[in-house]
Amino acid sequence: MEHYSVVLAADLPNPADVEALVKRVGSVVDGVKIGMSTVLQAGVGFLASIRDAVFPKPVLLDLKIADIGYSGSTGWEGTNAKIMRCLGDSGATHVTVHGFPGFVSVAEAVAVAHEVGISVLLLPIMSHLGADLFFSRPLDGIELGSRCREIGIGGHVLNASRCSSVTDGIVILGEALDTDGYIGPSTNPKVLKRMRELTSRPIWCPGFGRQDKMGRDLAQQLSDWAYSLGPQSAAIVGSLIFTASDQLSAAKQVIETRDKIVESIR
Ligand code: 3DU
Repeated sequence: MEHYSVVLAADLPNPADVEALVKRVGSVVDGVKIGMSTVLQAGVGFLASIRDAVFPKPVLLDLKIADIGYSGSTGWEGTNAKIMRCLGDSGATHVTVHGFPGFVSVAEAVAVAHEVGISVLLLPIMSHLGADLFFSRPLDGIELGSRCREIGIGGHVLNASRCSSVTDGIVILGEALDTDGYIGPSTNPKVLKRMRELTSRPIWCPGFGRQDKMGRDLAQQLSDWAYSLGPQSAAIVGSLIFTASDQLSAAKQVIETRDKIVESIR
């Protein structure tokens, strides 16, 4: 992943339009995110054409996987493993996984994703209004540590003493289970800074434009994102680009704004 990447969320309702959008702006952005509604309609096979269109840039498949992990006699046998095994060689380079289902679910998702050559981005919170209601609840580090040791997953490297919320706990778990990075809310710079205290891994951030609740223009949002996270970061931008009458110009404008901010940091 490039430092301070800009990733297009190609969220148009019709897969043919998604493909046309990616072909139109794929050379300008640093990566592409494909949503679940697109693969539900077009099938996993659709991802190969997206990967070809932007190769070697990353293709994030945003499934937000949140099912069970189950360790049986043949290894990982839960639903997360079955989903991941459908994605090997699909063209997806990254997939999103929820952290709230806990240790075994995340451990299975990360282990099987790595077996099939895909990177996992773990969600410890989300960017939309009200996402903090559950994710920001207090979580005691002592409880997190003892539950990890009890289950026998991640306990040996878990930095539980730093945990004070559910979001912290999911990041600390992700670190222990070797996730490849995280999804963080660009709508909440305070949370981004906290996540950066807990991990040096890449953090990819949706929430630009329509989801902002702080009255910031795009330059201010990108500046807050870049200063909060540093180079190991990606801005995921969707509707701001694909609803524009000239999508290519809109994408170029996001990139130019990003470049000016990154230049000012150096
Ligand atoms: O708001 P936008 O149009 O820029 O799209 C944001 C995309 O990122 C969209 O696909 C949404 O499903 C995804 N996303 C979030 O917005 C927030 C999250 O916490 C995780 C993913």
